[in-house]
Amino acid sequence: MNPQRLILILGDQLTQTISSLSDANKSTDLIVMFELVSEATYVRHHKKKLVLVLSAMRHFARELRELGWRVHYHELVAQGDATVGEPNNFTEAMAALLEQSLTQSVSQVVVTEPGEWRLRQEFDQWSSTFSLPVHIRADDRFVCSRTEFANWADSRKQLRMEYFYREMRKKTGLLMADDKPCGDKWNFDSDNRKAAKADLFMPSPWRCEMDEITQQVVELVQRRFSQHFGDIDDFFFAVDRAGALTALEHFVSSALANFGDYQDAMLEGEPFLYHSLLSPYINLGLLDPLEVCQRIDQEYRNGRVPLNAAEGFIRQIIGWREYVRGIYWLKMPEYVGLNYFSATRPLPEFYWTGESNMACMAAAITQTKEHGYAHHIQRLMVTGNFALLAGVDPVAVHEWYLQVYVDAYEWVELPNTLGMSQFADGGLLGSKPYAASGNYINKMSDYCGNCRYNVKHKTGPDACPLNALYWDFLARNERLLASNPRMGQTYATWRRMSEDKQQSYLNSAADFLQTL
Ligand code: FAD
Ligand code: DLZ
Repeated sequence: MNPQRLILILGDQLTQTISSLSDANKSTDLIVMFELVSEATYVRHHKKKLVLVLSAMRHFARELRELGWRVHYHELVAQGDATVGEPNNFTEAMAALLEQSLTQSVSQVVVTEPGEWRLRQEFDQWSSTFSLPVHIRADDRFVCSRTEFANWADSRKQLRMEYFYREMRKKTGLLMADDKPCGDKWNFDSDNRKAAKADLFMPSPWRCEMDEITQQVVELVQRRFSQHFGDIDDFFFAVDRAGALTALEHFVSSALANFGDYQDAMLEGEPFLYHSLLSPYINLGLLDPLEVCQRIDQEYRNGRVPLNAAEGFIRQIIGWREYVRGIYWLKMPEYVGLNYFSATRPLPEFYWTGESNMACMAAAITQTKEHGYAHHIQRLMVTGNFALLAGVDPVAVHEWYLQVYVDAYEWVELPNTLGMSQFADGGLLGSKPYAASGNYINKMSDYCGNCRYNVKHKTGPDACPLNALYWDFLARNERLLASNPRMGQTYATWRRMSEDKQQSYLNSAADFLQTL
């Protein structure tokens, strides 16, 4: 008889073709999955994220059993003295399991590498802790392996997503016509900056009905994690592969065609616009990123969606998503400690309540509370921009983003927050800070119309705070930014201002920051 292997599957590895299962044997190997309080609380995840992950884990375990796998599943209980005997981490959970009789003949442990550094460090200790061979396999659900990214990065003075993305287009053949990009251009972003109007036809995302498993998890989360951020009512995410595939088809038929045009737009009362809401499913492993992109490519080739939509969408996945993952593994663990602007302000309280007089902030945070979702421009140019301009400590910003979004895992969240949004890595990931005054928000949204502040006023108590904060941020960080070639014009404008005007911006910003 073959020796028994323990195959650990993590909550974001819900893929039947995951590398840890590639050579598994249904009759001898044992699949293990653990629901752990430590994973729910290392940051206090949004309640809807907990429901999504735990319900998806339970559905995946059921699917595996139906396919004939032996699965040991450790479930969190909703009632009684739930914490008694609970393992504090994966190591304790694994140790307890290895003491049980059902695992007496275990010869080795197999796991696909975790997505977060903290778990990789933990798992690296296991062969000595358990005196067993522990095989940590590469996660091949990415187009670019960690080694391939490191080689690509090694050959360049400066890392830029756009050049990496072109390599990924060539590698995958997505939107390629022989060796040329479809439409003879790699990037159609300049077509993708239309402001949306409230009278446009707006699709809604796919809504999945809760089944009994999800209802049980809702009860568990309500009982055990009631202090966590976010609303639990109206949970509509899919929790298995079939549901995620339906959500993909729904997006393709109802929203993809307009995705490009309105990618950067924001509208009051429209949290989703033409975005896909597919990140939770892709990050959990319910959808494969390449299969999603191939589906979009097919839609373009069949003439059903314009190129700017298909290209814009595919770039986010084989470009940005792969690129940020590459940066994370290249630069961790130092990356999380970077703080280029030495920003130290605590995160303002209204990030947890949404109670802000700024209509843009109130809208982005309120929908985040409700759904665990905000689209990219809201994350980058509303909540991210405000924290950048106000000089909030990047670690506090990072921990907020990791807590509040249903799609958040450190490998994807940290580079987006600390690098792209807060420029705390000093320009490793992107070439200039995404800093903007109220003018940008006004151009791309209808928020300013209902705001208590006036976006046209530059300074004073009624002026949009972003206007003064913008110049205050630039003045404060002139030494660090003025030599950036992409900031030259902005600093030239600042220097052309009279001293009085400059001072009134700085005073207005100081008055506002005092109120936080
Ligand atoms: P769509 O707009 O429909 O985009 C399609 C897909 O492209 C997404 O599903 C996602 O898989 C991918 N994608 C788009 N932009 C990015 C990006 N910058 N990085 C990686 N993938 C991208 N994304 C996460 O998946 N998890 C996070 O924790 C996360 N944190 C972020 C924090 C900040 C500060 C910022 C600025 C961005 C963050 N993003 C994160 C990226 C992006 O905002 C989300 O992927 C996107 O909003 C998810 O919604 P969607 O599925 O409707 O995306
Ligand atoms: C996010 C999450 C949560 C909330 N709970 C669990 C869990 O109980 N068990 C588990 O295996 N995984 C969980 N996850 C996903 C992990 O946090 C994720 O695998 C790591 O962060 C690595 O990306």
